[in-house]
Amino acid sequence: GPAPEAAKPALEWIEAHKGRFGLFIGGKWRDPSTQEWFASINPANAKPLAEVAQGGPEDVSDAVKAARKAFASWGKTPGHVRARYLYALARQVQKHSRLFAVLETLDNGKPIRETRDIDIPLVARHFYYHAGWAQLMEGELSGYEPVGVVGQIIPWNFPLLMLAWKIAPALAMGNTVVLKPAEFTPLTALLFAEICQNVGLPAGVVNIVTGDGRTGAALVEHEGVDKIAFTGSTEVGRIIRRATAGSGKKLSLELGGKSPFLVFDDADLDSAVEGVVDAIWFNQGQVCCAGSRLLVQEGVAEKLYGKLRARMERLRVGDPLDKAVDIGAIVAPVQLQKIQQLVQKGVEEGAELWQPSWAVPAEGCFYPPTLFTNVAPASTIAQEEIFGPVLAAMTFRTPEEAVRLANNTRYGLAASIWSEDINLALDVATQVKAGTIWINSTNLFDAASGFGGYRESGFGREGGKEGLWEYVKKAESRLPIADSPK
Ligand code: TXE
Repeated sequence: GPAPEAAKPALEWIEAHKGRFGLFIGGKWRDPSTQEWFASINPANAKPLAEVAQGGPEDVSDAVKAARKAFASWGKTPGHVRARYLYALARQVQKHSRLFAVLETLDNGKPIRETRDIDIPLVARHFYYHAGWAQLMEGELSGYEPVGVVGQIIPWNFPLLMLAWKIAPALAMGNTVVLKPAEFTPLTALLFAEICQNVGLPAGVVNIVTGDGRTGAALVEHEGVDKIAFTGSTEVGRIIRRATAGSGKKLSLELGGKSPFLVFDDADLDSAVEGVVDAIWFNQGQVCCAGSRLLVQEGVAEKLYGKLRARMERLRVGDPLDKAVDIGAIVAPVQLQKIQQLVQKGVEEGAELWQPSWAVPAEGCFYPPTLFTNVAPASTIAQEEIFGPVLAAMTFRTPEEAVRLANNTRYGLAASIWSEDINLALDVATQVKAGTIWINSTNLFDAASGFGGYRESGFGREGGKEGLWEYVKKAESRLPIADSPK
């Protein structure tokens, strides 16, 4: 396969660090106080890529102190000066885009076509976009000030993109950051720390503390943190909400989803099939807003399923570094097991399983694209986030029934509506409860539009002008003491 040659830039970068990475605190690299390291594994071949520091509570504490110290001047730095750093970071991401893309693909297992064309370009776009706001908001923010030191905890499905979603607005609004990457995918965050050094970002403005859930918990509980921004499972989101309750910390949560993909009988079915491919097989279905529930109007259901099966038969699963591959590796064995168990559950519950005739590679963490039809709306696979390449299809008769089915979920992150009748599509869009709604399209993201959910999908928005308000607060120091309300 193409792997050895394509992997070269990333493997050389790892080699240049002797295969071991410390913590990035106060602008310096250091070993963790725990003296423990863990392996980051390439899920496509189960081989360890590098050893990464397990940050302990002392390290978290030092990182928070470094961020506090840096905040004293960064928080007062004019927006147009902060903008220059954000532009420089964007340019560095572009300059090293190949290295970032290959490293991300190796660490996460997602196809190189996605990291090269989607993840990394969106990261650069996010920094450019927020550089703009750093300047433009300068005059708009009188009466507001940065929140302070922000603790940011991110997942493994879009490692560098989630870092960008968190760090760019935080820095633009004058905050300093302690970021904990996910333990499955820490490597691009460490490369990002190096580009912070390259652009001369003041020490302590960005601190990267790697580690597992214990490291995340230490950050959540630290008294010196003014805000927590979290993206991950609904379960951990709950733990964090409980842990921060009553602490005065600001909080935003971006959690799970079970987003509906609605196809009406007048939809262009061939386009809808391509939409489905993108909705549930992009990033192996490990997408919080994945269109994981296919809701089809009864009259076109069999026709759509037929077209879909034919398309699934032609998808390619395999080496993520192969440019022709559509579906790469699942991030880790534990996630693969979760997918297998939920698929088993779907079969037990009586849904009809369909998978392509070919087999996925025997080595590594792979799972075939999977379609369930005749899914009961109350069943586990219709309600639980599978976070894998598994689609659960159901039918409806009327638009009213479509809306009821779409909203029959504890989540509310996204929805996709397919119809040639724009009046119908817009009418349905107003009734579906979701943070983002796409019409005749899906999985479109841009730095300029706010992203976030309702209900158990969390609260707070990332991106757009809305996302900026998560990183400022009403100024505490405006009123003279004597005038302040008691
Ligand atoms: O998520 P976790 P996991 C969903 C998806 C997936 C499931 C489990 O359904 O199958 O979650 O994935 C850190 N305090 N999503 O277990 O544990 C952890 O180290 C503070 C949807 O990987 O939530 C990592 O950095 N932090 C989601 C981050 O939380 C803690 C994307 C996310 O990991 C912590 C990922 C604690 N107590 C999974 N425990 C999405 N919305 O996109 C763990 N962490």
